[in-house]
Amino acid sequence: MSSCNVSYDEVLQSFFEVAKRAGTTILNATNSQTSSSTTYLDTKKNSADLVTETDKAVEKLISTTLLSKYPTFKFMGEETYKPGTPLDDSPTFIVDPIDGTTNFVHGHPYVSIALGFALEQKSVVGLVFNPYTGIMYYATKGGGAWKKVLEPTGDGDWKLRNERVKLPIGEPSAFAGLDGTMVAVEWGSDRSGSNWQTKVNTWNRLGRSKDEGGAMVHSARCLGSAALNLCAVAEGHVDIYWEGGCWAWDVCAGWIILTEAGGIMADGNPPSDGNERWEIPITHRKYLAVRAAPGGQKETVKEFWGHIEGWMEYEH
Ligand code: LIP
Repeated sequence: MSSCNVSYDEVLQSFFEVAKRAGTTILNATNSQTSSSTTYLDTKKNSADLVTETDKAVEKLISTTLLSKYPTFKFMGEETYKPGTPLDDSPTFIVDPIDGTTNFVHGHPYVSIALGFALEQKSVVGLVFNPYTGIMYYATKGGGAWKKVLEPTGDGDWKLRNERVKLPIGEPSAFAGLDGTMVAVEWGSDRSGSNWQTKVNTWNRLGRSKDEGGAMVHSARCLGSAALNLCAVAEGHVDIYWEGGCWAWDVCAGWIILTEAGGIMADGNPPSDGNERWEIPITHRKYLAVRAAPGGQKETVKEFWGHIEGWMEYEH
């Protein structure tokens, strides 16, 4: 039970219900699409920043459902967000109806519904559901992080296929340096200026051989959904996720899943004037997530910071 008398489990139950309905809506939209009939309502800031009518319909479904149950709570959603709207300490739903819209438009099944709940600007309940795989990740503060698998029943509902398992999966190993890691990165839709250059230079450093000053990581993955990337790090099959430019709704749900699974979230920018930022706000827009490990988590973050070439700046 939280400081403002909200039961995290009760919020989670509401998330289970609305995630299934949202999942059905996305599958129905997919099934009614043919490759040529994918219409997206608009592009937002540029041609790589897409939105579809399904994004808007699913957000409406989620906001009306949750706010009818919790009328005094606030709602921050990708498709209705007004730039500059501050996140305050009030109970707030932070939601991305379709995280991975570009994947959705292209029919690539790495898509999720990301339902987050924040109190005092901290993520305390999170659920991430990929309707194509049926995989659902969820967590409540102090309640641990879990994964279960559902399957559609064909009449708009879902049934359990695999029982829940606790995250991380298996015994996490200690970190022994960046050169043994797999890193998730994203292009995002900001493709010019110093933010883009910082990303490109840093990817180069991460991949480059050590004798040329690189980190020689095992490999990088660019999967297209911040929320699913955070869940992959929570599960432990991806070691690190680094991105600048995504938003509070892309990371809120996955954040509590990551930390309840023993992972940490640090600044996506390197320390300035020696000031290491281990605590960052949900609205920071520069994120570095590292999986659970019996040793070497903070050393890995510091080594990673050492390979970031440049500095990223984004307004929320
Ligand atoms: C996406 C994020 C991804 C980022 C994309 C976009 P969307 O969210 O999940 O990490 O690289 O630019 O922000 O727009 O698909 O909900």
